[in-house]
Formats: sequence, C-alpha cells, structure tokens
Amino acid sequence: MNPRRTFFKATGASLLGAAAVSRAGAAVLPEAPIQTSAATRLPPPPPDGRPFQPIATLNGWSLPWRMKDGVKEFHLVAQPVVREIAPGMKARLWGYNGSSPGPTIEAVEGERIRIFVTNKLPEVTTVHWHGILLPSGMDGVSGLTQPPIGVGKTWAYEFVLQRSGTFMYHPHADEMLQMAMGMMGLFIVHPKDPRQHRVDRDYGFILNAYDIDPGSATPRVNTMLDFNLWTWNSRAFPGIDPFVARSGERVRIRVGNLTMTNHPIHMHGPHFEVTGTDGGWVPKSARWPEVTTDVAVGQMRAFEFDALAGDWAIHCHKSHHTMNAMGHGVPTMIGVDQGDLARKITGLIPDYMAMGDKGMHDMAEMEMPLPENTLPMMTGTGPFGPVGMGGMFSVVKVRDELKPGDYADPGPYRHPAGTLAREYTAQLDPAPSAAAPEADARTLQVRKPGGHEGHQEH
Ligand SMILES: [Cu+2]
Repeated sequence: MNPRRTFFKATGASLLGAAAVSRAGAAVLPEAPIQTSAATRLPPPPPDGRPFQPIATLNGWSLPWRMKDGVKEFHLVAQPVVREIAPGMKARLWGYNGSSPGPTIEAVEGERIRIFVTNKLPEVTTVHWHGILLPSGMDGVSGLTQPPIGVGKTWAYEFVLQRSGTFMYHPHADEMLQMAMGMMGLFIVHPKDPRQHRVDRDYGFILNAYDIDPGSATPRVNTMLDFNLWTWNSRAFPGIDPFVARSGERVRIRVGNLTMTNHPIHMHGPHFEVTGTDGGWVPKSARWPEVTTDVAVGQMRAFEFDALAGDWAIHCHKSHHTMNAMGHGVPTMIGVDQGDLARKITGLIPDYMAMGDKGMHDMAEMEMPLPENTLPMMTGTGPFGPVGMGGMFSVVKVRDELKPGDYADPGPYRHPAGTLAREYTAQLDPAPSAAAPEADARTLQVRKPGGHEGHQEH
C-alpha cells in the first residue's frame, strides 16, 4: 500500500459500459467510476459543492460526484465484484462500483443530493441510507417505501442532508444475503462549517464478516453467527492498512458495524473519546476517556485522540475476531502428550503436523500447507517476528517526523533508548516469597470447619 502514489484520480476513473444504461440514459446519468484496487485512496479536496475535509476510507475510496443545477449527483452501481481480502486470498462478493464495501459517499450538511442506483446484480435490490434523516419515501425499504429496483434498472434517491455525522448505506431487499455478500458503504455528512469538529486526520471503516470455506471464494450466505473471516472494509490483517499520523495531531476514527455481533474496538496507546454516535456528535460535556468502545450491530461510533509516537495495536477485543479462517475447528491440545502420534499419522498423511501441545504461538511461525485461496489463521510480521494476528487488527503508526497529509506506511517504530522491554538475563537467588509452603498450610487451617468461618456450614 502506498496511498501517496495511489491518489485518487477522478479523471482516470473508468466509465461503465454503455450496456448498463440506455444510450439516452447515458447522456443524463452522472459517471459511475469503478475501483477494484483495495489500496487506500485519498480523495482530492472537493472541486465544487460546499467545502469539507475529506475522510481517508481505510482500504477504500470516495465516490466522485457532479454538481447539476445546485444538486450534488452520485451514481452507485450494485454489481458482483472480486475483493482481495488480504494478499493470497480473493473473495467473490457483491458490492458497488467495483468494490466491497462500496465507495464512501461524502457530502455536506444542507446540501441537496441525488443518488442514482443502477442494479447490475442478478436479483432485485434497494439502498437504505442508514441513520440519515430523510423523507420516509427515500428510506429504501423494499416493499415498505418502494418496490425493489429490478435487474438492469436505475432508480434515483433525492434528499437534503439535515445533520452531519457518520452514517452507512446498505440494501434493504434480500438484505441478509446481500449484506453477507459485502454490500455496504460509509456515508459521511460533513458539518456545514468546515471549522466545526475539525481534526487533522479523519479515518473511516466498516466492520464486516464473511463465512468463506477454506479453498473457496464465495461466502456462505446463510451463516448467522459462525463467520470465519472478520474484516474491516472487507480486508483481514495483514491486508488492513495502518492508521498513520504525526505526533500531536488530532485523529478521528469512524467505525460502523454491519456484522451479526458486537465488536469492542480497543486501541493501545493514547486514550480516546467517543465524539460521534449514530445520532450525530456527542457534546464535549458528555464525553469520557476510553481505551475500548463497543460497537453494537448496526451502530456507528466516531472517536478521537491526540496522537502519541509509537506503533499502537488497534483491534477488536474478541480474540476470535483477530484470527482468520481454520482457527475454530482445531481441537485444544495444550498439555496433551502427542508422543510419536505425528510420526505415525505422517505415514498415512504426509502433510500432517501435530500442533499446539504447548500453546498455538508456534503455529504463527509455521509454513502450514493451506488450500489455495486461503489465509493463514494467525499471520502478519512485525520488526520482532510474527504478530500472530489476523482478522480485525491493524496498527496506529504515529511518528514525530511526518509531513501533514502523508499517509504512507512509515515502517516500524524506532523506540527511544531505554523504552523497550528486554529479556532479563542476570542470575537471581529465588525470591523469599517463592517458597513459603508453611504460610499456605496456616491459611488452610484457619478455614477448617469449627473455626470462625465454620458457621457457614449450617
Ligand atoms: Cu469483533
């Protein structure tokens, strides 16, 4: 990844083929750029419309628009896509404009927007604008507020943005299947006054999850809870880009959850404050410091912090969500003497490896034979060896020297002298507290029945 070199080029964006719309339609519809790369692409400053500070969509991009008679027009195309989840694995998903999640929609409070949605899926769809205040008839609920958008059809949604904040979009037609296939995107409404809620860096991503059998590429769409790929913007570590900042900068991270379970997002290092929820901004007087914020299903959270130099892990604190596929069916072998079992089985299955009788860390270092198109369960490498993480994990990389607007991975952190944990190698006598069996015996005696505590027996 190198966002500096992959700046979004609106002019280079490709137009959809004429097959998507009729010849007459093509003349009136806005461009529908497509983007299939999973690199983080920073949008340029807004060329027209109201001014705002664009966000950096993690491993994603923002949808360009055109202004027409004072209305900001976007064009979303719902379609099958191929998404690289991390190097070594691609998934066949559904998304918008070439990617899953779809591009981030960015607009400004008070603007009138018109969003054209073209359906290139094999079935009907709609788009629901999750969290946005709008007329009921623009809410995108199939059957309730509109008939579904037929295959090959284009519909238009139009409304005025009443409140700034962090929102999302996703289908509300066959949504269990369509969201399990990756159809979702961020929708950021910026404040009317760009000086309000101003930060130095503004990141955003969606929590999503897939159940893709090792060796295959299409999600099992009927899975309710037992997903095996826990992703941010349809990427799993080490495929997730770092959050880069300069020391002292004010950083905002916006998170939306469209999985089937909650995710306690935990950041090491600087404490943060939740500054935005589904309903908008949290007043300063109502904020408190945190290091973990739980993002429940369907919720959005924005949090902010003052960047401190270092490499700080940021991850979901459900430890199974920082692993990739294949992790959950493995039996626990800690303490099990597997003896010459491995040698015997290897006679039958040459690739067999006994694993995990002392824990599973060593598995992160092993070159395990994996089916094609399958990610290792625990992976990623840091300056000190295997990180042993997958799934919903990334790193906040803060450096003292960094140009404003530089989002490129700065490499590993150079720790100042005396600030790094170290192995202790000096010879030590056993500490007195390490051998005190008499003390333990005395403690037990006091608790014998008949003593003061014996009354509890009755
Ligand atoms: Cu989680």
